[in-house]
Amino acid sequence: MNGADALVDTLLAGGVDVCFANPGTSEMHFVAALDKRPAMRCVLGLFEGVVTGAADGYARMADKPAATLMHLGPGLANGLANVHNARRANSPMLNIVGDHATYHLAHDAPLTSDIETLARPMSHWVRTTKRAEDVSADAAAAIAEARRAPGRIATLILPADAAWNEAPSRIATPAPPAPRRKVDAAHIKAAVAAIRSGKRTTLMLSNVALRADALETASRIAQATGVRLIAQQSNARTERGAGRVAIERVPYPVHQALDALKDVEQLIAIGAKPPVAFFAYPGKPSVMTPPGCHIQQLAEPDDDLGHALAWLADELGVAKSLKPELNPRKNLPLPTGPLNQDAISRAVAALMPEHAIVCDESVSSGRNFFSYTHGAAPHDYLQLTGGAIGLGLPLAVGAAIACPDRKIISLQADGSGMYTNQALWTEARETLDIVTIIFSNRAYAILRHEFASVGAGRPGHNASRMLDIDEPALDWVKIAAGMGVEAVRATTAEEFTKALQGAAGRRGPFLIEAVL
Ligand SMILES: Cc1ncc(C[n+]2csc(CCOP(=O)(O)OP(=O)(O)O)c2C)c(N)n1
Ligand SMILES: [Mg+2]
Repeated sequence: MNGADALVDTLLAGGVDVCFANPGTSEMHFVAALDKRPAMRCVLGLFEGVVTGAADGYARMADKPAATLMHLGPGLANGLANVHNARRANSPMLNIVGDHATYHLAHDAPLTSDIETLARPMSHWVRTTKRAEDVSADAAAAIAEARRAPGRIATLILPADAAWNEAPSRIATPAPPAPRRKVDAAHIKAAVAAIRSGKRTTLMLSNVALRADALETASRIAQATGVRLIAQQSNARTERGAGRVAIERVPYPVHQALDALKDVEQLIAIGAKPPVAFFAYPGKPSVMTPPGCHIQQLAEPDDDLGHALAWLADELGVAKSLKPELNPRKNLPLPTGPLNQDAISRAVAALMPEHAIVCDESVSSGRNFFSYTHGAAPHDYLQLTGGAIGLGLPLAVGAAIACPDRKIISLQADGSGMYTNQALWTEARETLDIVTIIFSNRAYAILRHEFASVGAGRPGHNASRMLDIDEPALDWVKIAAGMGVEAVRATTAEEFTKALQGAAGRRGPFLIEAVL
């Protein structure tokens, strides 16, 4: 039994049985230990951004952490953007980063770097395990940290000699996750008083308050009291569609967000952050609620949000018999004619299989998707939470590993898709049931709007060279084929619908390049 064996046994004992990996020499004993334990599913990503983004998608759907395996500082650095996104999603994640043997560090070999310093800004917890005898206890501590509500990033750095030296065979068991904290009675009382004051009040929800049962309670409160519901602009996971409660999100464009919130006199945040603009724009406000709006943080993301909502409903005297308002199932028509973002949303809405998981990194092309899909088959909706593009394709991989019986629909903008397109290879290698829709507008379209919004004027030659990706046009059918994923190109709504019907009726990875 060496340190690496102790690590994998501790992971398995802690319920961590998926490892998204991209290994190197310093992790070879870890790889050997994984090799001896078939209970651990090892999934190779051909770039660390795939590894960390997949771990995020897995955690969002499994409600528990996966492990990642990355190679020293540079491997971790490659994966950090999606660790950032995971942190913003409150996803539990356990990163294991190999390092040189402790005695080798003094020689400053080429791959030496300060891994702890790289890890810290994106991690809630960082530890280097210097001795094999500490591996199991440290791994158990890392699991416990990752599982702490609402989900945290733990990064454990494992020097090669801590992995290969002999370790005691006693395996540490991670402390079970503490139950989510109940909100303060005073917070509930204040919210009740605010709602009863007669002022225009909005409940803003995020995190697990966007799961179906919590949303039903929120809907009952809304019906009984007249408060309005709104979700944070981007959320890790929302349960929506037919038979679920409809909830809109705060829009991304500042003028739309200001407009959506202009009448709010009181905002009560439940697991959500009070709304701010994604970026600052000259002459525009940073805070999206109107001046003078009273903001109450009723519950933090790590609180028991379902309990907080149920308690609030009780205190408000919402009748137990009052039913939530649920979306009726709609028979949605298939689009015809030109292929544009609305046609794609309508086709997806009409053809979405029951309990699909939608991973949305459609950037500017999917803004209307929400409004088309309230009456679509019930589904989970996963978004980019941290704004660092390159999450969508890996997110779909992770969700598919967590939920092998569910169809994954990956709504992917073309520019963002190029950051981590290696995820397609993992889809093929693991035969994941993912249909990827590429919004092929051959531009960083959103940045053209942003260029104007920040007051930079009109893009000239140099700026356009940085905003368009049309020369040469990316050939997504070939990119997919080169990674083992079958693909077609669609240029009309009819072609797109036919391709999506085909993809919905079969299992395994498939990609549709929707040329816009
Ligand atoms: C890691 C990272 N790098 C750069 C950016 C800046 N950025 C925001 S959107 C975008 C391009 C988006 O293009 P695409 O994915 O094609 O979506 P579209 O705007 O065309 O809808 C870029 C480069 C970012 N958000 N994150
Ligand atoms: Mg684009």
